[in-house]
Amino acid sequence: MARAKIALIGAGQIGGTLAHLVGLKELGDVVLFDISEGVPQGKALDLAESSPVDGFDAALSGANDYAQIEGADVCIVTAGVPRKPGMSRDDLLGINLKVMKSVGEGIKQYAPNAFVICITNPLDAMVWALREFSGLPKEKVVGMAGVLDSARFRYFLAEEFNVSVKDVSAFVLGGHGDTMVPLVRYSTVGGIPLPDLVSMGWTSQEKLDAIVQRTRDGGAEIVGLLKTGSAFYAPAASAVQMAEAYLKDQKRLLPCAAWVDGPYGLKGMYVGVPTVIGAGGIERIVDIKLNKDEQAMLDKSVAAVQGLVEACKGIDSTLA
Ligand code: A3D
Repeated sequence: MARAKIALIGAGQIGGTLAHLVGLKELGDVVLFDISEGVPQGKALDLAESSPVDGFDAALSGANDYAQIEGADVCIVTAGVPRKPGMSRDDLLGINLKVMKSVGEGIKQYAPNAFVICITNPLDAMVWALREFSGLPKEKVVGMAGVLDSARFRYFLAEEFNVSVKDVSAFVLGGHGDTMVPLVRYSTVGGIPLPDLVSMGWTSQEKLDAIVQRTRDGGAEIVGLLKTGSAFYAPAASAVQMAEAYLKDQKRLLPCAAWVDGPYGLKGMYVGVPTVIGAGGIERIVDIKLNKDEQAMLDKSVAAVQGLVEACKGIDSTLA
């Protein structure tokens, strides 16, 4: 069977890391696309030259022309600009909306059957705009945020409890931003929910609250340290997990920014929810029952995402 074709739109920090991971995991051949001339070609060649050392078979190429992504099975979009210290994700809206327009049109023309994973911020609004501009089916266009946000939550919890990250599972709902909703009740260590672990004396409520807040601020913590850009290793790993779930029809239960119409009482919008990803793209939205506090947090997050979508419509009249 022919190898899958994976187009990485944006060959910056995340794009390069994605290409490396896709190669190491032998998920398919890679086309790195960017407007910057030489950068995607240089990264592709450098990575191809690592393949004999690591022993992976994948064709890697760089492109500045959308025709090169023709027939891609998966497109992962990181094109745009990242945050600098002091900026919120929402400050990127105007610039990155224009980028989503050109990317959406490129995908529509050359890769209309692809599973598209958007990473560009502000995530929930950009994945909505990318879907609008590309016209692809809603179950085939998804945003990466929940896997990363819950990975940060899992890492902080594993550190606090001094247990393997493998035994910690965690859920984060809502928009990718300061209003994200880490779901403490549905997060577990070896199957034991976090509130029970507080009762068992493994940690205190104060420490757990601080971990939840650190998770919400996880992106800003990295931006503050790096100063020149935002996180890229963990975001790339997270998107590759989603791509692998699609390509291998794994039916993984992963939190993603998906189109939600009905579940959670929402009427047609992109927001972070638990999903099942398989060969059909987003095959199911998992509609868990929220308590009053969780619902209030989700409502706040939903309102923040809706505000950004309205701002997009104000900037680009074709979206209204
Ligand atoms: P960076 O290293 O700057 O790479 C972005 C690349 O996009 C650059 O190589 C640009 O040349 C390229 N680019 C700009 N405009 C276009 C265009 N019109 N068409 C094609 N390519 C273009 O950034 P990065 O890789 O660190 O981050 C990429 C995006 O991901 C940013 O918007 C970040 O805010 C976002 N991000 C999201 C998360 C989430 O969890 C959702 C996490 C981290 C970063």
